[in-house]
Amino acid sequence: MTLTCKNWFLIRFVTCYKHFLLAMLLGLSVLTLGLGGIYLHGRSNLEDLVKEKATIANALFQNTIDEAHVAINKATPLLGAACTPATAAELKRISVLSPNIRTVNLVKDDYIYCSSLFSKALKRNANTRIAGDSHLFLATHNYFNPNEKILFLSSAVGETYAIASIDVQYIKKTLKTIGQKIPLTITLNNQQRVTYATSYSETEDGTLIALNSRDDEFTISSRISQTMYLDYMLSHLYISMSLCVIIAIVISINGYRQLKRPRSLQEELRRAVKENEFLPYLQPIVNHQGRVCGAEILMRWHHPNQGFIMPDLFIPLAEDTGLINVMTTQALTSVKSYLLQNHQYLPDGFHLAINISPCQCNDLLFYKDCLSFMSAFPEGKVKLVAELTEREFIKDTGHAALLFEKLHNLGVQIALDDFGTGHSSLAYINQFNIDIIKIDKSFTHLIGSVDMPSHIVDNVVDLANRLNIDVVAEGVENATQETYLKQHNIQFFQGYLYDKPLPPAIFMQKMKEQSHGQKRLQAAPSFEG
Ligand code: G
Ligand code: G
Ligand code: MN
Repeated sequence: MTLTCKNWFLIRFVTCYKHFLLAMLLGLSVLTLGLGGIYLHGRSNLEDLVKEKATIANALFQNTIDEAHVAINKATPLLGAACTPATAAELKRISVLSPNIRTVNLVKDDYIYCSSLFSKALKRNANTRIAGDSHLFLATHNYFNPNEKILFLSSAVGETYAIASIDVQYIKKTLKTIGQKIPLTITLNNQQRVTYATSYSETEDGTLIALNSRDDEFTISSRISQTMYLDYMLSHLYISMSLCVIIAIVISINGYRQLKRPRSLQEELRRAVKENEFLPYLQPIVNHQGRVCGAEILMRWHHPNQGFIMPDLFIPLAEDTGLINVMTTQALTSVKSYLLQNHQYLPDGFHLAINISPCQCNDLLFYKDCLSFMSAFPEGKVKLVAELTEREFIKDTGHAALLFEKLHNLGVQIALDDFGTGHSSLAYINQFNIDIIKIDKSFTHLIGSVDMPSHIVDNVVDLANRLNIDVVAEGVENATQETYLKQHNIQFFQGYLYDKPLPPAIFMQKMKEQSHGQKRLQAAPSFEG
């Protein structure tokens, strides 16, 4: 039950805000496409930038390593010989001439026995030996500062090594200067890493950009995380993104205006037929005893934006476009299902009138509608009446006569609507075998007025009586009119005095109440009995 309510609410919401939702959807699509494009563009920009930075870092670090190679190559011939002051001076000279090299040392057994920095021999440090094995090696501490790492490049000759040391602090600063916010990492071929702290935490996911060094001694890499992409976008592409949002809003508003723009009435009518926006209302017809014995179907357009639209405004166009046929079919089908649901409340021979336009007299479509309608009810339950306006003259092309003949055979009666306003003649009434006359409301309204042309009503009634035709008086609004019409032998009445045209559900409710009232009356004990 709750789900049904929710669904109903959703359907109502979507129907009411259809244009708005469509425009929003359009705007969102543009926004998604735009931002998607900007994101891809930003992504490739950032990746290019990182590659560029990695290339620079690679070149600079390669330079330093090359310098270290040159230094140890120069120091290698000094290996094996004793550490004389001349050897130490030569090591110092080599070191000083290499701006990025901190020290150049000679190692044998467990000792750095000669250094560009120390005059005395130093006990070998566990780091230095490994350095010899791995060529490029990152020591966890250096002689002067136990917290500071140092990078060694070594070259072995037998059991002896020439070693050059490079300041890791210096390398980190260089990386930071190049990378700025972008994290750059040097990974040695023994998997040791030199990196520096950035605002981005190191993640395993993200795009990896990696550049191998010339001799595969190290790799410069950077991992671009989603946060980095986002930050880059916000700081570099905010103008494009703002523009994209503005364009999406403009497109949404424009789309909304276009959708809301009134379409041609003809298009609108076609759409409304598809959407079932034409609703058949039922105006009761009462008999001499004041009981509802029938109804006239009067069409109402329930427009989603304009509200109710009266038939005078759309029937002429519906006639011109031929849509009146399908509208009549829809109306009869809808009324049929209402009447069928509660047919026990309808009096036998219930008079159901439907207006037909002259253009509907040229074919047998209306006849098919009537056939389908009549076959749904038990015989004698409903009497269908086709109301033909007297305002427009129906030429007897043969089609109309055939239609009326077939309708009559089916038991459908023909009423002459708006009687008195047009050009009917006795011949016309005879020609089409008119069964009912509906006195136009303009005459009913004259009743009670000072200049009432009473002879007109008298004449109509006279004519009807002589032709043995039923008469319905339309537009009865007050008791004076009703009394007068009753005195003049009119049998049926229709007008605001009884009811306005009602939605079918409400009309059926009234029929139910009337039927129950009738039963109560029959069941009540009689004083005479
Ligand atoms: O209420 P009212 O304004 O309902 O009706 C005005 C006129 O519109 C009616 O007199 C009738 O001629 C026309 N009309 C109303 N409903 C229909 C319909 O279903 N078919 C046709 N052809 N005309 C209709
Ligand atoms: O099809 P026809 O022209 O008969 O349709 C009847 C028209 O008269 C409809 O437009 C209907 O709304 C209108 N109508 C019905 N009862 C009254 C009434 O008592 N007074 C007035 N002014 N109009 C009425
Ligand atoms: Mn009518």
